[in-house]
Amino acid sequence: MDNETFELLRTTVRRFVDNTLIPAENRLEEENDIPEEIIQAMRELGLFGLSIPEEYGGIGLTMSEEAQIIRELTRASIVFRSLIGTTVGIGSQGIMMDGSEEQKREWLPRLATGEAISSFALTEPEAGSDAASLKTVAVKDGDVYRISGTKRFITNAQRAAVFTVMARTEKDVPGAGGISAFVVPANTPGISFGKVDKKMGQHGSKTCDVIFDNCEVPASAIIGGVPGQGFKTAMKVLDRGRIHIAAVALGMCDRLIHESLSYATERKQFGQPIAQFQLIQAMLADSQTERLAIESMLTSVAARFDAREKVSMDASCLKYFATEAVGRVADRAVQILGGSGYMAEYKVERFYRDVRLLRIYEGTSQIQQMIIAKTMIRNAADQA
Ligand code: COS
Repeated sequence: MDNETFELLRTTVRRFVDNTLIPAENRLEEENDIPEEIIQAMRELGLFGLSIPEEYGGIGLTMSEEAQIIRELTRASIVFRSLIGTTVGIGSQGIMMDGSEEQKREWLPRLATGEAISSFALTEPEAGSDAASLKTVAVKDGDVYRISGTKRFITNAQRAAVFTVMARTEKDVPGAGGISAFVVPANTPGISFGKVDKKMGQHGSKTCDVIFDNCEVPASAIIGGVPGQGFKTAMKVLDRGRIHIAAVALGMCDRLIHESLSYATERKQFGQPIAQFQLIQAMLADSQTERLAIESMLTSVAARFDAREKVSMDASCLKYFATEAVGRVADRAVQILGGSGYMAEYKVERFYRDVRLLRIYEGTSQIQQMIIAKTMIRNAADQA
């Protein structure tokens, strides 16, 4: 995308955030749902198709460009982002990265317009961080597979038209090697949903269990057509997803710092704005420093992802740092606003709860640490 068109997109998203999304934040919280007219506006802006190549009807942004747009978008409640997040990211990237041409032609154009939403079904009641231990099975019977199992905490499940489902096809192969990724239309008989989860934050973004009961799909539903590759597909999807999540953290830092600074310059105590006090300044400075650190890491990792370098470890460093840092920024925002920071009206307590999830989904901080250290040790051994 040329610079001018990209800047136009960025400005349009910025206006949408300021004029539509931020004013709708309270309604989102009260109704515990994203208003239909906002979903329609997001479709019209092309937000569902940010990452989908132009030849399949999307906008075809690079990772670096996507990160900048997501940063803009997440100055508003990150719940709005969750609606497009699974389609822009983890729900569709398996098809994009490893899917056959036929799978791409069938799904990507509909996903790009937002007519169809995709969801990513990896986590299970007994397989969270240890994703390779998943128990959902896909049993081959001639030209079809029958999928049975329960997937947990699946974002946008009830809105989804299609799931990327990781299931064990090779029952004799334990761990990662026995897993395949399937493209499963949501209207396939045998799919049902659990009740919508009640969450600590991110109200309005819906997650629930998805239950597959002998759900029959053709063998051609395996992403890329080759069984046993599904775990690697999921890991590649998550590498990219972790860069996207860092952009979410950065957008929320922008908002929280804005709220902190506005309050600190207006609120007077001891006869002057509290921003004049050095202990408040220290908190503002720490948040600004962490924002710059996220921005710098994000710019570097996204550029190297776009240059097709292997960035798994660095995506983990980035996700780990950015999501922990936004937690600290949110905590300081509550502290700077003091009693008001604890009150719903000022919204920062809501954002504080919302960003807590960033340290958990798409790989906990502890999983990121493990990936980083394991890669360091392996690289050292390779060089020895
Ligand atoms: N890209 C491509 N391939 C990858 C990969 C990546 N980023 N990470 C691992 N693989 C491959 C490995 O190369 C290995 O392949 P070979 O057997 O051919 O060598 C295979 O996948 C298994 O890898 P590994 O042995 O590292 O798997 P582990 O079971 O030890 O677990 C972790 C790996 C813990 C990193 C993985 O399970 C994980 O990311 N867990 C968190 C899951 C998560 O983020 N859940 C969030 C739910 S989605 S919101």
